[in-house]
Amino acid sequence: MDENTVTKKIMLSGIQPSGDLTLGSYLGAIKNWVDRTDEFDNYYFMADMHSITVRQDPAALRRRTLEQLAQYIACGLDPEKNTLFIQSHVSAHAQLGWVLNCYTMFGELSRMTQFKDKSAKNKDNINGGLFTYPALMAADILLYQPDYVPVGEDQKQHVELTRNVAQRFNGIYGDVFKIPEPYIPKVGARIMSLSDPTSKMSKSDKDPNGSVYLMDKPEDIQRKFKRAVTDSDTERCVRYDPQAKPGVANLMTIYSAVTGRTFAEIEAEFEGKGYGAFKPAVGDAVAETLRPIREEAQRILADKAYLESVYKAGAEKASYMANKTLRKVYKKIGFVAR
Ligand code: ATP
Ligand code: LTN
Repeated sequence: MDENTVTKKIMLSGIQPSGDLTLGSYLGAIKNWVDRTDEFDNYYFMADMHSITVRQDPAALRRRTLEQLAQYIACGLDPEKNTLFIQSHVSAHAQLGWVLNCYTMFGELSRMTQFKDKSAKNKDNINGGLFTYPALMAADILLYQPDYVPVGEDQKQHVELTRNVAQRFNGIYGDVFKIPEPYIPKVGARIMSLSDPTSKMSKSDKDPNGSVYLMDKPEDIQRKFKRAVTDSDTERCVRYDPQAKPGVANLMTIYSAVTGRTFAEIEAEFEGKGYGAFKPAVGDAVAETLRPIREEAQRILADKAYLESVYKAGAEKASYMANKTLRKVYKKIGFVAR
């Protein structure tokens, strides 16, 4: 570790391997990670322990966890500059997760919108893990003493709960945890489904036309954007108005995030052209952004030995950091040192 690494601020985040990564996961989270790589000391992981709060097929979970790692790297996360690891490889997550369960209130957990959404979607499997999930997420975060947690808008509530739990713990035992800040992108924090602009684009969406996956081929991306739901207004002009025109606003958000153009520039570009020209242009821009990522991910995925070397080194580095925090916590709460 050089001197710079020691003094850099820390960034940490994770994504569950519960489905194939989408344009939402990229624009809401991963792109932010990549853009800030050099500025921070970075920890990014595959949240496999979180994903089993919803029933998973074991072979698919294993495959998706490795695919997700290949996609992280293909998106631009250099394993030399980022600690990339699999959550279940670092046992401190489960250990601190249990401790923090005892410092997280039933009422707090009951207010989590993700719990309400997911329990509505999985009525036959509303398990304890789904409910206490934010305590494990708090452990994921607090173990690494990060300054920032880069996530999409939907995860803000969990990061806020993490701050409350950390403050509660610090209030009893002294300054054990750094209080982290959520870090949410200005454009792309909430990408909506292409087939239903009132719901979030999500990996586990049953409708494959609503989500654009990082591994989609350019022709599939084009097709999805051409079919994207726009609005039934008669105006049919490209104007940013999320209330009246949520479908168009969503496409503008996506176009802005991938091209860097402002909403005003986009409105000017498509002045008098209507949706017929706008939708394929967004499709093209997204397809071109994702093409190199897809190709690189496929290449990396074929090299199993390389992937293994990345996650092994990642687990070692992450464990070192995580165990330091865990030891401190165990001591503070009165566990006998072994
Ligand atoms: P699932 O469908 O399994 O719940 P998801 O697709 O909703 O998954 P997550 O794994 O919950 O995605 O999220 C991964 C990261 O990407 C999080 O930081 C989340 O905030 C962000 N993210 C996910 N979907 C979107 C979206 N549609 N827009 C912006 N950010 C998103
Ligand atoms: N809950 C997050 C995934 C996640 C996470 C984390 C994100 C698990 N642990 C720690 C940031 C920090 C999700 O569902 N997207």
